[in-house]
Amino acid sequence: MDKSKLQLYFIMGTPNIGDRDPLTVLEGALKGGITAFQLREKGEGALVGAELKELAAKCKALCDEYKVPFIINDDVDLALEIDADGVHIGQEDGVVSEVRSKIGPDKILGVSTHSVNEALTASDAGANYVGVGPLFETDSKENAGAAVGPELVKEIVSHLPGLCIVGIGGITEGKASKVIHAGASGVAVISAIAKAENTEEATRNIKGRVTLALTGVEM
Ligand code: TZP
Ligand code: MG
Repeated sequence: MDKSKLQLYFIMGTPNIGDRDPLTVLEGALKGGITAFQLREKGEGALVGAELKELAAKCKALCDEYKVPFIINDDVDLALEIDADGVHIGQEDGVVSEVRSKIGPDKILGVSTHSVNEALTASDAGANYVGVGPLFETDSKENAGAAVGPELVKEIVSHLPGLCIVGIGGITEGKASKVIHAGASGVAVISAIAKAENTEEATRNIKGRVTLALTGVEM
C-alpha cells in the first residue's frame, strides 16, 4: 500500500470523545492532516446495529471529501456494506487470509500484531499493514498488554523491511518521532487527538513531528 497513508492514522469511536459530536472531532482531525481514519466503536456505550451503520456511512462520506482512507475496526460485513476503504482486525478477529478473500484484493487490510512472527504471518496472509503495540502505556484499550516499546518496531523492520508498520499505544506529540525513528511508516493514535481540547491544532502538531521525523530534518 501507499505508506504515506499511514503517517498519521487516527482511530476513534464515540466512547473516546465524551459528549462531543464524532463528526465534528473527525472533521477537526481531517483538517489538521490525518492521513487515515479508523472507526473503532468499542467499549461502554458503543453504538451497534443501525446507529453504527449510520455513523460509519457519515464518517466515510466525510473522509471521502478529504480523500483520506476510511477503515472499519473488526466488522468486515459492515466494511463491505458501506464500501469502506478497508478493515482492521486483531489476532482474535478471524483468519487473515479468509478476511482477505472476503474483502477482495483492493481493500486495505490491517492487522494488529505483537511479535515478529505475528507480523510475518499477517503479511504472508495478505495484510497491507500491521499495527504494532502497545508501544507505550495506554488507557484507551482494555487488556492492551504490557508496553513493548519502539524496539519491537525496530525488530520487525529488521526482519521484514518491506512491510508497512504503524506504531500504536500511548503515542503523544512528544513520542511520535521515536516511533518513526524505529522504522514505522506512521503512528496510530486515539487519545492524543480524540481527547485534545483543540482537535485540529493537536493533529497538526503531531503531524508536524511525524513529517519532520520522516524527512530527518529535526534539530
Ligand atoms: N491497540 C493497541 S493500543 C490501542 C489499541 C487500539 C489504544 C491506543 O490508544 P491511545 O490513546 O493512542 O494510547
Ligand atoms: Mg479487534
